[in-house]
Amino acid sequence: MAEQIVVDPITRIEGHLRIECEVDGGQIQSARSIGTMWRGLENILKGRDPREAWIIAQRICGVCTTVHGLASVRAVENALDLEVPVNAQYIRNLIVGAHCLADNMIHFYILSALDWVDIASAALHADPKAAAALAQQLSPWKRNSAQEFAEVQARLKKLIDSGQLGPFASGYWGHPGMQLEPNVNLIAAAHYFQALEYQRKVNKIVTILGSKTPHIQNLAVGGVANPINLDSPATLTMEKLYYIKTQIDEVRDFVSQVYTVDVATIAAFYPAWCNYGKAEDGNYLSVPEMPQDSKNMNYTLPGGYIKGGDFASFRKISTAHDPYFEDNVKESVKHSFYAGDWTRAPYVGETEPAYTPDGAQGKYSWVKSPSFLNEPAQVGPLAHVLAMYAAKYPPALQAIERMLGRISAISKETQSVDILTSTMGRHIARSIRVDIMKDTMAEHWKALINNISSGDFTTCNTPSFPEGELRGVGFHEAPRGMLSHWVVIENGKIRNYQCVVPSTWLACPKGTNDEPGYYERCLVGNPIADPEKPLEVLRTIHSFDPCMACAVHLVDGKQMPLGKVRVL
Ligand code: NFE
Ligand code: MG
Repeated sequence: MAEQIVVDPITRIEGHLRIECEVDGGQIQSARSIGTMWRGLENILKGRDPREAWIIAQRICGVCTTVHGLASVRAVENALDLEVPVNAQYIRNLIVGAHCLADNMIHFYILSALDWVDIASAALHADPKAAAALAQQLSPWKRNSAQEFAEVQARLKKLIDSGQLGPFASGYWGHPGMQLEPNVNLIAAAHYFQALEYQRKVNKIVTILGSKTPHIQNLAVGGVANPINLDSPATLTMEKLYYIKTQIDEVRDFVSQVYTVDVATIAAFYPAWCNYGKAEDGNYLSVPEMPQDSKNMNYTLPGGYIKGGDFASFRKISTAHDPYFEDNVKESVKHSFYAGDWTRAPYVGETEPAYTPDGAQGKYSWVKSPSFLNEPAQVGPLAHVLAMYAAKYPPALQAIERMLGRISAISKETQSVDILTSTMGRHIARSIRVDIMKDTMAEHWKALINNISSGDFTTCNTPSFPEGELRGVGFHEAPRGMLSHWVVIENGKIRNYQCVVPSTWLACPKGTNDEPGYYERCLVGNPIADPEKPLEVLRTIHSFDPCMACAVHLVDGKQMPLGKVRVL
């Protein structure tokens, strides 16, 4: 008989997502993804000066802290056709890269690794010496020592003995779905703690350039507010830029010798998860990122659309002005708690809350349902890596081959690109994207130094707003995928503002034609070993890296009624 499983809330941070699954015969038959929180940031922006939109929009989220600021200034610049000085593009790109590395490393180690890594096994059954021998076979990483592993094991034992597990409380320790050897669990646990150090290093780059993190202060419509004066210590100097380079180099080593190796090792131990969680014949949407010129015509990393999982269908989104993107994004509220039943382009979208009890009028979530060319699409690092693959972007082809080679060597089975579309594949793709991004950052750092050395110190062009109506879209390939902000400006003030966000694309309820969203779709067919401990649901949902603060962009003062609550 079919049984219902409810996981609510399902994320380790950035909560307010509820997943309901129908399980029969040990498998998920259908699923509903429900955003249980309402935000109204888009409404707060109406009537304001477009130059201040970014500083408010950036508060949508405390996790992807830079992305809404960036998408916002890009939207206003797009509306004005305003050029952005090359120095500003590179400074922004360094922030984009640093934020991507920090956010994705935190996602893998802190927000999702505990779905795969059994901390209790690492504490109780691992042998630090044997773990070090194994880790040294896999990677030259300088900190794979028996001493560091023994210290981590002692730290974990102390936590377990105290009965206060802190971040490790509520894990499904000893679950039959945990398949790593104790020594691999210990290696991963040690890297969990190290990842905290390395995300801090890379976040220093965000802080030096952006003045603070979370929520940078250096953006401006038209560029950045970082004066460059090589003689003044109060501005961006060569000393600061060279310090940034040292941080990039340290984190590059962590990515190539630790993060990618851990993802490959875990993937090799969970072959079945390289198959679960796929959306067969799904669509993938990403945008180009890391612009290299002032007009946003050339990007280092390609992006675009793949229809029905067919690489031959790939079509690039070439520039920030490409109508193929601007004309084909829509949002539907047919199944979302907003007034009406419409599917509209974001320029004419609305955010008017209208809660109805679950099921009445078919509405069941605060998340809207976006579409591209009238169909839902999967966004995220996976979509971006597949686009770079379809575009035959050489660094991506090399990074994919490197990663698949690593997994093949550990699993002793040849692996192909097909595994990327799975639950584990989303982690693999994220690490591939980080691998590419770390090198792109180093290149853009060099390009910035060269441009400054040529005597160009410009970092901002001043915007001016004509009378009448202007429309603009700003897109950004954020850590969780393709983000777009849409602004309508009238006589210098914001008339409409819509954010169409990565987690909205993924966590959405059914769309205009009642087709399921990607969380709903990718859960179907997943096994459930123990309905009381639905680890498998967590694995697939966490692989997308949900952020509900972003997805529905002020918390409702009234508490929504919740069903069975399981916190992890
Ligand atoms: Ni709040 Fe976000 C990212 C955006 S949502 S985490 O990345 O945009 O998916
Ligand atoms: Mg929105």
